[in-house]
Amino acid sequence: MKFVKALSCATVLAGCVFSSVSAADMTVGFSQIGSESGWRAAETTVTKQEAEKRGIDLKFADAQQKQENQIKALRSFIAQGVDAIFVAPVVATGWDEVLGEAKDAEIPVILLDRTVDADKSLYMTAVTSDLVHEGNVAGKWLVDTTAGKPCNVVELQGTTGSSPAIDRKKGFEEALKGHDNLKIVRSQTGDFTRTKGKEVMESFLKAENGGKNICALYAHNDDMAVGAIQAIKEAGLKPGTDILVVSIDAVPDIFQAMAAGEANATVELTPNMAGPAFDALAAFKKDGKEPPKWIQTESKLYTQADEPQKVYEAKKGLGY
Ligand code: GZL
Repeated sequence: MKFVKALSCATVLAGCVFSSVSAADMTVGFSQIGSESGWRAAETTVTKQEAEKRGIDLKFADAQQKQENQIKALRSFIAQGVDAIFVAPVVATGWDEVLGEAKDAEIPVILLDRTVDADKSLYMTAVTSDLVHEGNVAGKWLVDTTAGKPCNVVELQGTTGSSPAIDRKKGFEEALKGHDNLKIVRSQTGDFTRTKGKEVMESFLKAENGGKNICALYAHNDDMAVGAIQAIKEAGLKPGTDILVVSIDAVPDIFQAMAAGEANATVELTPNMAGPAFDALAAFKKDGKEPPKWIQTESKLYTQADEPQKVYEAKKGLGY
């Protein structure tokens, strides 16, 4: 594959003529986690749009939340001799072997959206937000909003073992340090889905005096928050006032909830991780320019003060 030659030249550095292959000749294998949330579905849509824009042949594989399916897909991409591999790793561990196989095949790997606990030499770059910062922004919002008043918090964690679940928890807890009025009384995974988010919130409400002991919910993504909001309403409580709701992703539906006063804050995660990834790949292919190991995407706080209905209208259709 012409592109592979360019890659090996790049590693040799001296005296290579880089491939004149245009993006249109490039084939990229993308191993996507699944379609567990509105954000994930948008990321898939945007990735396909970004590939289309560049004339790139995207081989798409949906892992349905299973790491073994992702590893199988990566091995198939390697066997096909793709020019590059994109992967959104469902969990952070267990990637060294297959990433080593891609490296041996001189196929660059770019991580989208989540990171792995593996040697950085095993991937070209990771395009992700600062997941710890996202949790920190959510926590700081709650600290400011409760202003010292006692507040029992329940937490819906993302997929166990995933980098967002680990880091968003870490960042949130860091923000609460020194603010003893805030106590995380229950914390459990809702696996980033609405269904599980509703189910686990129902159990929290039952366990906490029908929800009367709960002052706030922190959900690692909006989909779990939307499921939890349903559970809070079915328990006869008002989400957004009886129980504050703060989450992450900034998908359209959370703005609808905000406009209805049923959610309070969200931290935005762009679904466009693939654009910067394709650009980094093209720059490397053109002249061997190595991207930094981390290409960070922005994280912005939205609250009810940000005209949520307008934001909802603007975001709808952007791949969601
Ligand atoms: C976070 C991303 C998470 C989203 C969820 O970077 O991996 O996965 O917050 C999605 O909506 O399921």
